[in-house]
Amino acid sequence: MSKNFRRAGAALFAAALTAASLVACSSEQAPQSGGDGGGGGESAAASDTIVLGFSQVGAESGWRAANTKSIQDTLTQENGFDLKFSDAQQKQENQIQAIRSYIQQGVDVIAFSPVVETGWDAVLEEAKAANIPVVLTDRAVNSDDDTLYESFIGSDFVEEGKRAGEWAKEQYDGEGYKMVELQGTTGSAPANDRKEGFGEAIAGSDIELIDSQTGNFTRTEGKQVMEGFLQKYDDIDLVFAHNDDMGLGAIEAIEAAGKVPGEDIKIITVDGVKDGMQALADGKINYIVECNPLLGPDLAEIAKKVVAGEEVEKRIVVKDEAFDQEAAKAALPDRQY
Ligand code: GYE
Repeated sequence: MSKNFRRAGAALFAAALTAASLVACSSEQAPQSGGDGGGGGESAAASDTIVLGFSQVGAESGWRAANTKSIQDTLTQENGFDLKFSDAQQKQENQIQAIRSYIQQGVDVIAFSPVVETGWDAVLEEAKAANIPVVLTDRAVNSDDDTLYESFIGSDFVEEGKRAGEWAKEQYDGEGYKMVELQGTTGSAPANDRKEGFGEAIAGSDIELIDSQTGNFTRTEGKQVMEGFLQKYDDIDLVFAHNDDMGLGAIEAIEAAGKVPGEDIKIITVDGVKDGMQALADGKINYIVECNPLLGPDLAEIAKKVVAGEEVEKRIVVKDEAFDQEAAKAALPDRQY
């Protein structure tokens, strides 16, 4: 009953706004709830539906697809959300534009996964000036002012890199291994941090990093970069790919070059999505450090608390596991993504 009442109220409110030509309307379909799109002054008080604007990085990987699904499956009308979702196609300027549009629409909360770490202060200050709380998911921003966001939910990428590196060191130390690295998107937190963690872990070992290039977290670019490496070097022993997709691209390049992935050239990746875990179980990848993409439930909880004015934890670290080939075989049947 109260829902119908809210709907009716929202419709009236929207009609009034339209009549007064006040609506700086986005191209979204008619809102089903929450009439507080009128320029920041209105709060969620008139309705308990939370209007949340989410700016996603893109659709670059299996991880991202699982992350988007988790957010869309959790922030539903039934769970009390009106989710506005936009895909930035891995471009920072698109994310800034989306965030500005959410500010203009006067959403209750803005959440986003920043494609790169730097360059966010100006737009985050605009959100703060409009009194709209911001929650970071998945990736961090590099800013001196941590009052610009309420909370950051995501994995510890340095730790992921470290675990990958420690496993490599344990397996291959003492044998003079030559390694190449497929880096994630240049300037992104996971690329910076995984590189750092892995590097720390193998420091002083016999694993030598002979080349490192970005494959932008995609399968296509991972394959292209690996093709280049294979043409340049005929003695690669090990690939560290910052995500499964680039590792899967590398497998294609290695097979096309007549070598056996997982044997002639060993592969370590991060993520643990279905295709990656399958390749690990099939012996084509040697080790995967998981990065859990199911951030929707944590985001929903934090958004509700923030809107209710409750204290939230500034940093929520998502727990990850790691798998070798045997562990992947055992884990595959129950994987959720
Ligand atoms: O590892 C990669 C995706 O930010 C943790 O982004 C995320 C990374 C993930 O494209 O597959």
